[in-house]
Amino acid sequence: MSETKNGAVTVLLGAQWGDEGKGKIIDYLIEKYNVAVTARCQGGNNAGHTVVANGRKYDFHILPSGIISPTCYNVIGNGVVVNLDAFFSELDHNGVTNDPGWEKRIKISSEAHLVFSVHAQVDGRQEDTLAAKNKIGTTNRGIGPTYSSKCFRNGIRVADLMGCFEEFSERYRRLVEHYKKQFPSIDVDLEAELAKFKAHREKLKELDLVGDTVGFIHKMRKEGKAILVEGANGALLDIDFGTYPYVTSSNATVGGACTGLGIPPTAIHYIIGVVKAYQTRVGTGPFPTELLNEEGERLQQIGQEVGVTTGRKRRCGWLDLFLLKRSAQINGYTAIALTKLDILDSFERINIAVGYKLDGEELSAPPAQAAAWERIEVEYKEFPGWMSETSGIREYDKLPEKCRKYVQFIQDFIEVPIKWIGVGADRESLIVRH
Ligand code: 2SA
Ligand code: GDP
Ligand code: MG
Repeated sequence: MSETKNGAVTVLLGAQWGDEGKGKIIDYLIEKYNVAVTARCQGGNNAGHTVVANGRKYDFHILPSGIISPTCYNVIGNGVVVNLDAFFSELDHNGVTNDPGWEKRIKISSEAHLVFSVHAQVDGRQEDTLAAKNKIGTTNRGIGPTYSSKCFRNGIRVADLMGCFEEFSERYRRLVEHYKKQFPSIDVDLEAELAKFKAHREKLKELDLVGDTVGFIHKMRKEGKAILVEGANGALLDIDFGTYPYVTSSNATVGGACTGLGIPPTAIHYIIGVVKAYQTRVGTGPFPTELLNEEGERLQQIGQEVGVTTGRKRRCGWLDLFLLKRSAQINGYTAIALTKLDILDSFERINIAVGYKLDGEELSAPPAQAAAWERIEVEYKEFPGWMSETSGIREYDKLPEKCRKYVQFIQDFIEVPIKWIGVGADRESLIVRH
């Protein structure tokens, strides 16, 4: 994102396995570039974005991070799966409902699919059916089953809830029955759930929260407003391009911005990839650079690598440029925000993965076959650590030379400019490169 062009859409994406620090960068961009609309295009309340601002820590799961800004509109697009219980409780939890007129700043797409408690139960049951090594390690929020319902075409959309309630109730009963055939132990209090959804419906109507978000974004673009699409999860968790089947159930890569919001590709001017200076992953699945040693534990502890949604410890390892290059090929990043560089301050030596071999052969792309990941051999480049604190630094040239070499190597390898560097959790801890 450089100067805001009229109606320009910027897409911000996690370039790894999520938790790269997207929330913090979004918060910075909103203020700096006068962003008028932030929009979520995929995922649901499995996401967990942390923003440290105004002297407090916010965590957003289903709400776009722009909700903090009093002037920003927030869109939950058609590609998102919406858990209304989570939506309303998150508004309260983050104090949004205390702001007068807050409801005018939020729009949920009538085409978005609803997550029901039955989906969360199915999520758990499905995981239970898998052997330990095959479990996905989902967030248990019902995200996969809701996208399955969408594709199976028995999903229920926000518009269905807003229409005839009898019809909605009928479809809901059928959905529960469908899943009960597969998992008889599923336990749903149908009448209580329907009463709850009736209350949600009244609230959504009263506050006028549901609408045509495609038209809304189009109108804002025509008015020359800056739009920021907030990717959730990360490129390596993408349903098509991630480490399948250990992925989430939506497109967390750039295409998700178009299909999940109804934005034409030609409207996208900037694509920002958020990259953590090392690698983390929550849940199971391949992680060739994982450090199952004291160094990994130190990254976890210093980086406070704990899931924002589930509280699970994140697995940690060295930065994987082989995978990052793939992520850059798919997403076409125009700039990179490199975060959490400060976490490496006390490491005497730092490694970066620069290549993969499979059965002795150099690979040009990550393996498509799940079983092949176990046989990957990683080729590393070692860097001497800079062994000094970077958190107070605000100018690139003031970073220690060894640190700049690390950053420069990443930039040269993926051939995308690193425009921002995070050296701390709060809003101010950012180096901007010109
Ligand atoms: P799901 O629940 O079906 O999307 O899980 C499938 C896989 O996707 C991973 N996943 C995530 N990975 C990183 N961060 C996520 N959000 C939370 C956070 C996670 C948390 O910000 O920390 O709190 O645990 C997220 N959401 C989904 C998940 O671990 C599975 O590997
Ligand atoms: P997201 O899902 O990509 O928004 O990231 P999360 O919020 O799940 O995890 C990132 C964590 O790192 C949060 O606790 C942030 O406050 C924190 N964070 C972000 N950028 C930096 C940084 O540059 N340095 C440090 N030390 N912490 C950061
Ligand atoms: Mg997160």
